[in-house]
Amino acid sequence: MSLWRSTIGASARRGHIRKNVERLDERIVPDTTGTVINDPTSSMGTTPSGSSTTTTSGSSSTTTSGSSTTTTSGSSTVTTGSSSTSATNTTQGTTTTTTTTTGGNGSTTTTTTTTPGDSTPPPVVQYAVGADGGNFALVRVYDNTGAKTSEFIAYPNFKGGVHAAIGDVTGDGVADIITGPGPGMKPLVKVFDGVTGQQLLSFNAYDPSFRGGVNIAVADMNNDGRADIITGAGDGGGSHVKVFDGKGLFPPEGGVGATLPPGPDNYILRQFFAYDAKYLVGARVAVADVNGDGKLDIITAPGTNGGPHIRVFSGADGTIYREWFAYDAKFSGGVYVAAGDLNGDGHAEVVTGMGANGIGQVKVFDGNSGRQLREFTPDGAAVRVSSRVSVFDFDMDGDPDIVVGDLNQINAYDGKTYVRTGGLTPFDPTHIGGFFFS
Ligand SMILES: [Ca+2]
Ligand SMILES: [Ca+2]
Ligand SMILES: [Ca+2]
Ligand SMILES: [Ca+2]
Repeated sequence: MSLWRSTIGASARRGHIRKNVERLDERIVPDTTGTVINDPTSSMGTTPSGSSTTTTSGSSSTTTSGSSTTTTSGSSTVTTGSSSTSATNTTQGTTTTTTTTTGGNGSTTTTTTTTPGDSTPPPVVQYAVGADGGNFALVRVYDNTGAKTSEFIAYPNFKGGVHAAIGDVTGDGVADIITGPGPGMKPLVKVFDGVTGQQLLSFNAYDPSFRGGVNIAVADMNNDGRADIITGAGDGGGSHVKVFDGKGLFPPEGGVGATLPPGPDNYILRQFFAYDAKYLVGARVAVADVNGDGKLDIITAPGTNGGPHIRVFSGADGTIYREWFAYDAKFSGGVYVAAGDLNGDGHAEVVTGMGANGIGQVKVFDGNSGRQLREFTPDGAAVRVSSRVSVFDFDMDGDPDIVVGDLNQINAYDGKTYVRTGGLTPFDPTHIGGFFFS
């Protein structure tokens, strides 16, 4: 493409080139070094609902369920006092239980417990954030209520940053967390179980000598009910994109993680170079159905030292469906990319954010035509590291939102009106240098 060559070629000739030699002897590397910081048994995306049972010592028992059935039998007699329970106030399936305990010294303690009923949907895991370089490789997972459901160090003793994405790779219906490292270590992709938090699998997505990092997207590319792992080489690598088959990595007959496959390249559904293989600009990746044919397409953007060249690769035949420059052709700070059908017309929009040394400008394109629909600068810091972007339903109103991350702040904007609908500070206040998320 002359469009591409004119800028990428120039930037590539200016230097910043690292060699990335692909070999076919990549192997799955069992790695159990993942460290779970908090309760490893905490589940993600599940919450007690429907019914709960509270038993008080003595003969008093209270059963509370979503349909507000309350049974109180007998009265409780405790040596040091008495306890009485009354269940009240059932509103739209939510039951409030009030327990009054009278201690032996005459003091009274009242405890009120609210149990969500059937009409209160359980929180769902929405996204994962990974710390950018300069921090330990901390990953945090958040649900739609803004609650942190888990956190762990994906790459112990590594401070090059971590890319994180979620998707049900194992097939148990709960989203798992998939990570790729930032620059500075081997291209080790890891899968952490969404239920247990345990590291299930790790493999080198590219030649183990490559140190540019791995960009990650997760989606069910072949529509077999298992999320697949899409990787793009990090900065300084070739623009090599691979799609790893989730079902191949976790065969159901073997049980989750029971048998490590002999080599990740045996489970590649598809691979290609997003740009000319001689331009070592890496590839950032996103997935959505841009052309509305029901097959997920792969959208790519170059990393640092590449031009702002967006490409959409058809999921049906792998050809380039659309391509355009998202920003001034001279901008070479790298572009972050995400996609989703914001306006509900059956075609995914492509959202871009400026990388390093830019002004953080976010743009929305009609992916089907490449036409720009909107551009804006997110709320928040005056000085921007970069605008990392994602598309998902942040406020759970049924419509996907544009979600922008910069420094230590997430801002969500309604996909149709562009009005800010919410936000979150994903890391502690001392966090510096940004984060990746999806
Ligand atoms: Ca799949
Ligand atoms: Ca498609
Ligand atoms: Ca659309
Ligand atoms: Ca929404």
